[in-house]
Amino acid sequence: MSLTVEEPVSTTISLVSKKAEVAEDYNGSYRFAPIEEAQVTRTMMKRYFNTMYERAVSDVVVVGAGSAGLSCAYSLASRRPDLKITIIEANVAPGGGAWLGGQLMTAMVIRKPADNFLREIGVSYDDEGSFVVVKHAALFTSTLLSRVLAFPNVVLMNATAVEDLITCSDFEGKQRVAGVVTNWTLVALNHDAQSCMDPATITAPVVVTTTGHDGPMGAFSAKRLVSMGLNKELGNMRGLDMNRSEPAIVNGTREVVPGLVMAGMELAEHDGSNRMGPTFGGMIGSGIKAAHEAIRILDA
Ligand code: 48N
Repeated sequence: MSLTVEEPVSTTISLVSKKAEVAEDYNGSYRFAPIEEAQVTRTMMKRYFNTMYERAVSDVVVVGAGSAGLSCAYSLASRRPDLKITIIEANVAPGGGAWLGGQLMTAMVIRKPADNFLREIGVSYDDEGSFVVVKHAALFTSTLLSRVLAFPNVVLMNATAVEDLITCSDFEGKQRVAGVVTNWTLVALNHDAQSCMDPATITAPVVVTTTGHDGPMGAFSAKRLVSMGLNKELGNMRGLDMNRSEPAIVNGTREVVPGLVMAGMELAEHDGSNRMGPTFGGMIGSGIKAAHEAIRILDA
């Protein structure tokens, strides 16, 4: 769908001659090509609403753009350029908890063999033997984000929350997840303060949920499975144990109910596995495993 509008005759007196030449001149004569404010607004709106329209049916929805969700999206997009991958991120800024270590310790520790992923996406690090250290967590997160967004089949909708799951019965009458219900995050967080403002939907045969354990909507799908009766109770994340937690989360990444793959720290809440604190190899491995699971489901 493309939005075409008659360009109205400009009602503002254009202050810029249409004929202005551009000049990248840093001696005081820098000149841009002319533009009208409406052009900028319309360009942004047209693209956004075309994206919403086109991605109302996606192949994979990734809920949460933290380290696990972004690692999953990268692995999926690099293996399957044919898939329409739509990332829904509640925060204005994607990246989740991977921008800084706790107590503002900025270096990021990643235990081997997850350093393989760093070489794949091109992040430099110092090798400390059994683990590697990226000099600043933001170097990892910004590089991963840029690689993910560079894929033509990946779309990111930030400041947008998944506020429910779409479910349907498969041919055996079994409940399966078949997409997500989305709303602006500020609306999703204010349903208790005002009557429900209707959401939008994105249907997809696979939803990968990586909503973490922190924040106002952490472990969203894990909690929703319990409240909708698709899971008896939350496992509740256990104490910090780096050696137990990271393999448990990577190896435990799976399709927790038909159509819903769970990864990252959200899985710790679902399964009751330990947390690992400021080390991120488990998030990378879990995201990659989630990509393999999504492809397995799609190709079944
Ligand atoms: O970074 P997070 O929170 O989650 P993960 O699983 O990608 O990475 C977890 C990691 O950062 C840790 O917690 C580290 C390893 N520490 C562990 C420990 O022991 O303390 O990213 C989740 C993203 C965030 O950006 C949220 O804003 C977003 O998911 N999100 C949502 N987006 C859309 N709809 C929702 N309902 C929603 N809920 C959360």
